[in-house]
Amino acid sequence: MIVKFIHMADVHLGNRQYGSEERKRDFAQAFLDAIKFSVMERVDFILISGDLFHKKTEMDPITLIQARKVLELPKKHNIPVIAVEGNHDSTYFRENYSWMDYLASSGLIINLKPSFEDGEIVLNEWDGNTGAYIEINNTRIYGMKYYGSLTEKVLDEFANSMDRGDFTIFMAHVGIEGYVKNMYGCIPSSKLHKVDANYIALGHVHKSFIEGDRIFNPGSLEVCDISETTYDRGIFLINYDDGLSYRLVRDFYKPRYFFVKKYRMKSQNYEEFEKFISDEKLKTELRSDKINKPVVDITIEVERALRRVISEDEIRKIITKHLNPLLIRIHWNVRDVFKPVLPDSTSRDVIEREVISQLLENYPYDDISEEVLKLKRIFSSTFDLKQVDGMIEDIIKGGERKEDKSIEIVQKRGKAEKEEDWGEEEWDWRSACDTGSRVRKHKKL
Ligand SMILES: [Mn+2]
Repeated sequence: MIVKFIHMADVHLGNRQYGSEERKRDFAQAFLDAIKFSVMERVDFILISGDLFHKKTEMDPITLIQARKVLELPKKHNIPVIAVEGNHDSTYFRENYSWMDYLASSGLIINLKPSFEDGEIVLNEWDGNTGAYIEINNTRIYGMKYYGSLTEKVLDEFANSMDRGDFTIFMAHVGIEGYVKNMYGCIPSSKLHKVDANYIALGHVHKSFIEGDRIFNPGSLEVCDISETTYDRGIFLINYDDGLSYRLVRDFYKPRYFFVKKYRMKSQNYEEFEKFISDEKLKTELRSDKINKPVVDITIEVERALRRVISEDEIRKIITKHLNPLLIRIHWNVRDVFKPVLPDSTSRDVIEREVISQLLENYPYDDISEEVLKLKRIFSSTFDLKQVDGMIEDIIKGGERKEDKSIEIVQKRGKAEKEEDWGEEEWDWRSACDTGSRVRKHKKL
């Protein structure tokens, strides 16, 4: 017997990544291209191992139209599409009617999942609406959706209830530990090696891998997270002719290019940054100018004092000029480096006041070093809250008189309004600090 099929996973249709409509179109284009490739290869069937959709509940009309339009194509060519629900497609504890069920009822996919009767797993044959396996020619395909923390338990029961056909495929949305760091929904590979099937079609881990000679995971079609930009990914084209031969097809679609860099900014020198960007561009595929509109993701490490004078607009202008980006993401990694210049004095008080005053230069509070020292004295001697109350009152009154910025400190910290708005209400500054609210006098009705 000869079987030829495509195995893909993690399509994430409807992923409006970083709020970009164009990124949402990317995910649809990737899916369309994967299906087109499958149809052109005249495969017997197509497997989608979960996460066809990005969001499990909030379906929007555009995403649904994308799914329907693409899936009409294999239907027209009589190529069955067999799928399971991933963690993004279903709520895994409740037996809700999912959008995958909706596609199945429209005859666009076969959505395989086990059912449970009195707590016992039941693997029924697909009846046109529901079922855990289907026979296509001499191939028997089993499907298990995502079960989160119950995965190992359900998998054991599922595997024990399976009957082998001539050629048996087990499809599941589950990861194997060790391929991606700290990923939920992964199990030890030994659990899957116990499953008696010729081909185990996985999804969930967005990176491609093959384990042993039976376990295959193709990875996502597109980049779903910044941590995934360097992953190998594609769709598997599988041929079974008394032996398994496979190819990870990558060139059916070109995922969006991500330009991800880290930069350490040492001074307010935009020319240096510009040189960095143009040098780095030459090291990447972007130099050919054949790649259109990359996602640019830059992490800039900078000291706090310098961050205050750097213009993000200027940074964006430089990136736009050199990279023609689809969108720019800038992450500021601000480091607090404090090196005080010590005064020429041996007095502890003088040194302390000078250091605090320099430290405060990094904050928008003007010089309140005198007040900070006062507070420190109160707390290091008595911890007398009445004294603290008195001091805060002094600051507020002082602020009223001088209209200096110290009143803003209280307002920022406590989210209180200006004093003139308080009227005759009592105000407990401590509770205001805690909750951002103030004590009100109740009006008698
Ligand atoms: Mn996924």
